[in-house]
Amino acid sequence: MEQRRRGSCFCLLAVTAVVVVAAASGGEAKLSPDHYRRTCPRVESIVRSAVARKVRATFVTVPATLRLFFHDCFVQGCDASVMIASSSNDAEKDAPDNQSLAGDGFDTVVRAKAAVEKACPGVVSCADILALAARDVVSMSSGPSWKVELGRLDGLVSKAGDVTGRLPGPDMQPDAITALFDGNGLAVRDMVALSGAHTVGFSHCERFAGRLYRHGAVDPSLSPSYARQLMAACPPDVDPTIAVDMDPVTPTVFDNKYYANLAAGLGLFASDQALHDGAASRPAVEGFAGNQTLFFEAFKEAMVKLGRVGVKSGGDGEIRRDCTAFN
Ligand code: HEM
Ligand SMILES: *[C@@H]1O[C@H](CO)[C@@H](O)[C@H](O)[C@H]1NC(C)=O
Ligand SMILES: CC(=O)N[C@H]1CO[C@H](CO)[C@@H](O)[C@@H]1O
Repeated sequence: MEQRRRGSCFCLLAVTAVVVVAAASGGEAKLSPDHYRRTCPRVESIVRSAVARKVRATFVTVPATLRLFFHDCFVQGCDASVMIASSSNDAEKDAPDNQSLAGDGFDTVVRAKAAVEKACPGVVSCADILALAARDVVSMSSGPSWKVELGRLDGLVSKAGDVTGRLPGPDMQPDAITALFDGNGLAVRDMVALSGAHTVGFSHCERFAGRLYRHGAVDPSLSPSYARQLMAACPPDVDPTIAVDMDPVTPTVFDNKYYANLAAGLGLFASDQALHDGAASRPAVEGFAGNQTLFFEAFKEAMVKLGRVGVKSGGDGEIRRDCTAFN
């Protein structure tokens, strides 16, 4: 009796030790651009052609895919948890903060996955496909290209409730946004560089209408002519279906105009404008506005860092067969 109890006690200790080791190695996933060199050598070109086909069909693919990657990584790490469809509507994609994620981003990953599965079934994670697709859409809209680190697993959890408080909002105070990025290992310079993603894509009127109509006055940090343009596009009785270009100058080109826009009062969100107005972020804004190469270098580096956030390995993940469902 005594013996057996001690035995089960040892057993428990052993189990605890194994769990601790697994948890520790789970945080240390080894990513490498060559991860699929032997198991799926053509993965990059297969993903790139699927993405290119989708971009030719609709430009929205570019901003939609890029933003999807950001939202995936900031909630539970870059693990394709944002892709999961839930019949009870309580997965990450169902959270209010995700409401405006364009369907074309999801579709891009689903199509690329289908093409990859034909060549190498069950080998490449949806999280890696999303990371590759995010790089490809940037380079296909005249932006930079970079080597994508690979080897992420797909996550086993996707809950709408986990989105709360993890994504930045357009009216959030600069310090709060900085803290969110810092919590994901991204410095102020990375935050400024990644915000340059707003050089492509759209925003719904409701996300910035407060700057036009709240307190009966226009936000003084908006350029008056830009404010008039926005008011014409978004009348006070805000229509939730209308969206405007976020970069009013070169909306479909991935370039550094976003930063020059900020200096001219053409930042669409208060959070964008704050990057120019804040002492900590302004040097990066000015540097990127004056030198596109400098912006591209910083953006590439920040995207690689973003891609390392909360990566799953070992027992915390799987290679999903269908990106929208757990195996
Ligand atoms: C810094 C804090 C950020 C805030 C407050 C923010 C907020 C927003 C908001 C409110 C929209 C408009 C959504 C809509 O109404 O449809 C938007 C769109 C977008 N965001 Fe951000 N964002 C931030 C950072 C980022 C980052 C880091 C990326 C990617 C690296 C990104 C990529 C995009 C893209 C590409 C769109 C356009 C989506 C489309 O056209 O479908 N954003 N963002
Ligand atoms: C722009 O930035 C790049 C990359 O850091 C640098 O090599 C180049 O000298 C800069 N150009 C100018 C005009 O400052
Ligand atoms: C693309 C997508 O699935 N968006 C969903 C985001 O969340 C809202 C609910 O908050 C859903 O209605 C959207 O369909």
